[in-house]
Amino acid sequence: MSKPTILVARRVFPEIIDLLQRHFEVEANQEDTPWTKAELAQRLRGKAGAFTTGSERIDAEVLAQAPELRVCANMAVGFNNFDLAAMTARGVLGTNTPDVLTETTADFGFALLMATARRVAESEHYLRAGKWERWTYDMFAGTEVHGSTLGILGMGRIGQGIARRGAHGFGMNVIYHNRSRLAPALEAECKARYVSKEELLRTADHLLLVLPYSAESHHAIGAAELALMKPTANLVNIARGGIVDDAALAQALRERRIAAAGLDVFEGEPKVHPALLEVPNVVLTPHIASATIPTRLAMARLAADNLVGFLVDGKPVTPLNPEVLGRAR
Ligand code: 8YV
Repeated sequence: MSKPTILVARRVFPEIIDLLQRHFEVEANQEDTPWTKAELAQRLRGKAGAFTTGSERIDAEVLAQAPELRVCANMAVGFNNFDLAAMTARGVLGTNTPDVLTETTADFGFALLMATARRVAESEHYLRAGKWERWTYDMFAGTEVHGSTLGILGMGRIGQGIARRGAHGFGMNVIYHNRSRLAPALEAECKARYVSKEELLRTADHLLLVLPYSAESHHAIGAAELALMKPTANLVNIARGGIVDDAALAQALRERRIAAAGLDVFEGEPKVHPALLEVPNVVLTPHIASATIPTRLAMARLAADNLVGFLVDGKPVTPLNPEVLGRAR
């Protein structure tokens, strides 16, 4: 029997390509430049599966050009690049990579929190620019981390990892807001207290955004929400760019209406809102929260296992729309 053909949309680990080639005919992007939406759609023609990485838009327009497509496996836990309703309507399975990146991403949330609170990037730039001539008592004075109030918006697996680090490692008072409350045992383990979004915004010393992006969470943090935050508060976003209104945030930072921000994700990335590049009190990183080799390898392996699991054995590991399984095509 001939092997199904799949498309790998971005450059990935050679061992993952080897693994995929054992089961499939593979057409892979070998370059670091992503394909345009039109090129992706054209290359998807005749493919049974796609290995995507979280930024390739798979919607009705693309699906209409790829009638053979049966599965898109995202190498990412977030799947806002998928129009899941359109995929389900066409009987196309979507899969993501939960769990394998939770701890690494929570580590990075803390790295950005610490760098933001203690002004690591700003002071390093100052030193590198040759401006360090003397000690002063208030030079790069930051915000206390230990014992402060850690607010978490979005309390999924990554949010819980951040809560545990804050409560158990730094003695922080952890509060959170989420669509649904955690079970009491999980709340106790994370030492986290459920509050309203307004209380979260008003009381957090460090506000971590860890919620999925959707039409509902678009600009969940805009001018009105920033206005509720303490002038001494820090904001950290490791979720998705569209959750924060970047123009409103840049203005709040410029006017010191909040102390600082740490951002790993941006609306329209890899472009960054120019106003954010102008303000000193923001730490900017290029969407690297899950970027360690062991974690990225585990993510790639899980995405590949989903393709093999579904196309070869009919059993994907982490399906997003399992309702399409068993539907004849
Ligand atoms: C990915 C992410 O690196 O998993 C996610 O949702 O945001 C990151 O871990 C990114 O999507 C590219 O793969």
